[in-house]
Order: sequence, then structure tokens, then C-alpha cells
Amino acid sequence: ELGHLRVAPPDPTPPGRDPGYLSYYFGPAWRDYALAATRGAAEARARTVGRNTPDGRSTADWLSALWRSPDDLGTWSLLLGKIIVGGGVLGGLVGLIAGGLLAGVFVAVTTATYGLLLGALVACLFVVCAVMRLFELGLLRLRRITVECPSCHDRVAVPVYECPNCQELHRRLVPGSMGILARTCRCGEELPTLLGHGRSQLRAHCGRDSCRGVLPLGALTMPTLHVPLVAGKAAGKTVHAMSAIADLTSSANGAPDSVFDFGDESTRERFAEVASTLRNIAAVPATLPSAPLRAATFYLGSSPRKLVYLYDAAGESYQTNDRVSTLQFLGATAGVLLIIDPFALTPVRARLEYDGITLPPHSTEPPGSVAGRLTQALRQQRSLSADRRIDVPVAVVLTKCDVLVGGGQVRHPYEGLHLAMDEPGMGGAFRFGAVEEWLEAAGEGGFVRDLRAHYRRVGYFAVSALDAFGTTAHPSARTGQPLRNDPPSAPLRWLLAASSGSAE
Ligand SMILES: Nc1nc2c(ncn2[C@@H]2O[C@H](COP(=O)(O)OP(=O)(O)OP(=O)(O)O)[C@@H](O)[C@H]2O)c(=O)[nH]1
Ligand SMILES: [Zn+2]
Ligand SMILES: [Zn+2]
Repeated sequence: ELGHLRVAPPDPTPPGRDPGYLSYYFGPAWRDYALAATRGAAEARARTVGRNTPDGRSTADWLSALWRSPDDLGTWSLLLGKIIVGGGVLGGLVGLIAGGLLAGVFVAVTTATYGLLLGALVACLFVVCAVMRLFELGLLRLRRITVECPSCHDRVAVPVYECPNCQELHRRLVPGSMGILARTCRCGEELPTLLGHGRSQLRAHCGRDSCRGVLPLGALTMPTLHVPLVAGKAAGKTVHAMSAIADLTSSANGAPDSVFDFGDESTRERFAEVASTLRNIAAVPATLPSAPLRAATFYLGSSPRKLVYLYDAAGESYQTNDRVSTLQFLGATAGVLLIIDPFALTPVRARLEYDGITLPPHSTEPPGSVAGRLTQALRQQRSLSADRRIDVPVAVVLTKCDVLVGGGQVRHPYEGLHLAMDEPGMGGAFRFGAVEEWLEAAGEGGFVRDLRAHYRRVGYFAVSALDAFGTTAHPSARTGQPLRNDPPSAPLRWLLAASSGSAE
């Protein structure tokens, strides 16, 4: 009967204990050990001092039988018989006591030795577990891989893993008392304890009890890049994030750096919902339904594969200036997408309204104050002195530029830019300069200067959500010259290239 070999977890599992079986040396071995020790002792006792034992006779039985053997003899010889037998019984008793003591000492010594050996073995196994765990953590540290919860932004040290068979949660799926390379879930499913052995392919959750958000699949096996979108309310953050993703999905062409895949189901679902409205931007409501501080996650490239988190922080939650959440949210930043709504700039808006051009819903917060808050938070978070520039690359993204192609007094930033310089890789600096000049002309010279003073790397882009599924040149309504916005994924690609450049 091997039932005792599996120490089934109690049902329901007490808090703090995972729903798995203890592995042999950490549970059943000790039970076996206790069983062997007590059984051995009981047997020894039965063999010696036990009375009326069924199988054969114990020493005590035998001695008492010996003592009683002269009883059948006549009275005269009884005394003599008792005297003779008494000597034997006395000798037997002395032997029994001496032998019992010796046997007791022997049993105690062997039991203790066995216990010590078992204890040493378990201690060794604990050391092995600790070494494996440290090795895995060291590797992650070396490759600078961390995972943050897309829902609450906490860094997750040990994700909570879900059993693929019974959906029970395992809080500490690491080498340990439930198994070194794998453990057996309550339901019987084998779960790997090491990332490289398949743990990374299990569905993982945030470690915080109050959150339990789902982590991207394959988290902790590749570098993660955190890109917050920073903007005033209604500047076009959500639309830009979604059109960047749309651009990435539609420009995947088999090249190693164009490989794209969604990181989690909710990003995939949200994109599917929004994709059709992106094709008809005029129909997009003032604010798309979006959960605040929920990251869109996706994989980009094949070697090395990267996991990108796009933090679509709702405008109002960034504006609250909540120190804790803002700092937490900027802790792992690879680069910032600073979304600028051209119609938040009063001179631009005034001139377009004068021209009678219908404007999409727009932000009213000046870009300078949004950037100022970001700069302050980054400096605080990194404890940088005022004279040091911030190393986080910032992509300034002028959104809704389709409206500027349409005509009116406000020219498009790329108006007059030679189309030959429009080819990818040709005119980066020209384009950056063109957008900078446009912002200066719109009265935002101070904003441009501040960025230059505070950040080591700033890129400038002019985009439109209308280009989500492919960037085409549009003839300018003013000059007739073809104009082309930057592809919606260009700012993100530039950030990722800039941040990986700084890491090397
Ligand atoms: N014409 C045009 N309109 C745009 C573009 N991008 C965004 N919009 C409009 O701008 C409005 C606001 O866009 P959202 O992306 O929802 O803004 P947001 O910054 O996410 O808003 P909050 O999350 O509320 O701060 C929407 O009504 C969009 O239709 C664009 O490229 N072109
Ligand atoms: Zn969380
Ligand atoms: Zn299970």
C-alpha cells in the first residue's frame, strides 16, 4: 500500500500553502521514517517483554512458561524444580534486561543515524533548490529582465502561476519542497518550476493579491521595454497607441525586426474592437473606452525578441500628479511618447477656427505643462541633479496632422520638405528640425528649448491616425505638393532603437 507516498494537500488549501504534493524527501520520507522507527520499536518490544504474543513466543512468555513448567510435578519436587528453574529464569531476566538495554541503544543509534542522514539529504536538496533559484535570478539580473504587471505596474518578483488543467493558483512555483524541477498540482498535473523548463509558458498573474492581473505570456524570458504615453486629456493617446499597433501589424513583412505578436489577450481584443473605428477616424468618440493604466503589450522583432509595454495612461490620471503612481509608472521606462495635440496650441486652434476648418475633439492643456510634470517626475524618480540631462529618450509626437494637410493658414510641418528626404533613413534630422520649427512658429519655442535642456535625446514626429494601415503621400491643399506624415509606428521604433543603443 503506497497511499502514504503522496501527501495530498489538504482541501481546501490553507493560505500560504500551494495546492501541490510535497515531494518525497520533504514529506513522505519523514512519515516513512517515523513509521519505520515506531514499527521497529513496537516489534522489538513484542519480541521481548510482550505477553501472549500470537506468533511464537516472546522472551517474557518463554521465561514465564519456564517458571511454570515445574507446576505439573508433585509437591515434593516442586520446590526443587522451582529452585532449579528459578536460576534459569533469573539468568534469563538478567539477560533480558541487559539485552533489552543493548538493543534499545542499538535501535536508538541506528534510528538517530538514519534521521541525521535523511536530514542531511533534505538540507542538501534545499541547498540545490536555493542554488537553482539564485542561478535563475542571476541570469535575469544579468540580462536585465524584469516583468511588471500591466494592470497595477508593480514589479512582479515571483509571478503567480495558474495550473493549465485545474486553474488553481501556485504562488511560489520555484524549486522547493514540492519538487525541484517540477511539482505535481493537486489535480495531478506536472508543473515545471524553472522558466527554461516551461514555466514561462504557463499563464502567469500579478503577485499582488488585490490585483492578480494577467501577465504577458513568455514574460521573464525576454527584455521588456516600457513606453508610457504622456499627454494632456484628449490629445489622442489612445488613438495613437492603437494606430502604432495597427501600423506594426500591417507592416510586418517577414523581416526579423518587423515580427509582431500580441502580448496578451486583452490587448488583442481591444485592438480588434478599435481597428475598425481607426479606419474611420471621424467616427471615433471624444474618448475611446479605455481602462486607465492598463498597458497594451506586444512582442516585436525576432532576434532579439522584445516585449513592449505601451502604457496608455488616461490623461486625467496623469494629471492628478499622484506622486506614487507616477513614479512607479516611470521606474522602468525605456522611452516616452510625448503626444502633442496641435489643436491644444492656442494660435493654431484660433487660426484654424477662423478658417472655418472643423477640428476633431482636442486637448486644452499646453504641452509645456505636460512635459514639465514628466520632467519633474523623471528627475525625482531617478534622483538626478538639475545639471544632468535625463537619459530617457523622448519622442515628441504631433498627432492629428491629417487636418493640417487639408488647407487653411496653418501649414503642415513637412510642407516644403523635399520628398527625396522623405524616404526612411534619409531625412530624420530634417524631419526633426521641421517639426521643431513648426512648434517654435506656433509659439512653443520654450517647450522645445526645455526638452533640449532636460533630455539627451529628443525625436520629433508628425503623424496621423489615418495612416494606421499604411502611410501614403497626400497633396497639400495649399501648395499641391505631396506631403507624407511619419508612419504611426515610427516614434516607437525610434525610441526602441535609441533605448537599446543606450543599453549597450
Ligand atoms: N483627425 C484626427 N483625429 C484624431 C486623431 N487622433 C485622435 N483623434 C481624435 O482625437 C480625439 C481624442 O483621441 P483619444 O485617443 O481618445 O485621446 P486620449 O488622449 O486617449 O484621451 P484621454 O484618454 O481621455 O486622455 C478622438 O475623438 C479622436 O477622434 C488623428 O490622427 N486625426
Ligand atoms: Zn498587478
Ligand atoms: Zn492543477
